[in-house]
Amino acid sequence: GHQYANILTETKGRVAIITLNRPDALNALNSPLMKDLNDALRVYDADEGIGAIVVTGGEKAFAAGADIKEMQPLTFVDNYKKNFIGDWTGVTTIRKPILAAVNGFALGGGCELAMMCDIIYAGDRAVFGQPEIKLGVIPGAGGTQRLTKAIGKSKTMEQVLTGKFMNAEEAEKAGLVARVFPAASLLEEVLKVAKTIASYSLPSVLMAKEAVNKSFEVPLSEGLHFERRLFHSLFATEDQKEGMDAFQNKRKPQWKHQ
Ligand code: CO8
Repeated sequence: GHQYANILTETKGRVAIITLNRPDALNALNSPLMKDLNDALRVYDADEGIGAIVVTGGEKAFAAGADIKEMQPLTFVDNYKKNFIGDWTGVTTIRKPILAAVNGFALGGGCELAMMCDIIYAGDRAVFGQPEIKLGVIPGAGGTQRLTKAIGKSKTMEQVLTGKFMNAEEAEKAGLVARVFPAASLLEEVLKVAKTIASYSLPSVLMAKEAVNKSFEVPLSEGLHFERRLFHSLFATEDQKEGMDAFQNKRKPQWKHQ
């Protein structure tokens, strides 16, 4: 496959694995890394052989935030003119499910990147936080918005205003993380989930993701309307007939569209 400078890519069956790979800087996120990540995600999103994508980091860090050394000299005008971070959010435009497997630190932009994914799984020694306040700034890639939606106002205010870290257990209890696994088996467990998702009919998987994400954007009545329309439309697929026929005949469905 394609070689990237800041990430590693690999596929296992219908699952793609992207590993953030700047270990010397604890996978600190910079523009070249985010470009590699977004490029690889777009390639897999378009790849008919892929049904789900796992994004992971290293043992010590998923990502310790945006690169502070690079950010320190930036000015308001630089940031504004170049729309700094504006082009880092390509993750949220990917249609296939993205599972974050977080071992170690997911801080600042690292936590924000994990929250741009669809499901977060954590190793038991993972650490989450939005410590930007300690650097004289605030979260810049969704931390104040997505964390509030994930864990509520009070817990988010505490994280964002004090910069304190949250361990994996707390993150799971708060609802930021779907499940916690022993660090050594995290990737294997997440791959199992990704394999399951990738085994289903792709149109229903894409619509399920789209419908859940809609709930973050529109009032309940609009979200329910959108869900109903998608639900109805799936009855136009061969895979709805196949899935329901297979259930009745107690056999495994043979999906036409993956
Ligand atoms: N940027 C650049 N380099 C970093 C970063 C970072 N965010 N984090 C760690 N490093 C580097 C260190 O400078 C060090 O390099 P060197 O050996 O050259 O000095 C190396 O990684 C190892 O780090 P430490 O020696 O500090 O390791 P420790 O185990 O002592 O500590 C910590 C680990 C606690 C993770 C510590 O490194 C730390 O606090 N890091 C900074 C965490 C942080 O403040 N993150 C928020 C950054 S601001 C931000 O993310 C804004 C969001 C913008 C949007 C992003 C969009 C996706």
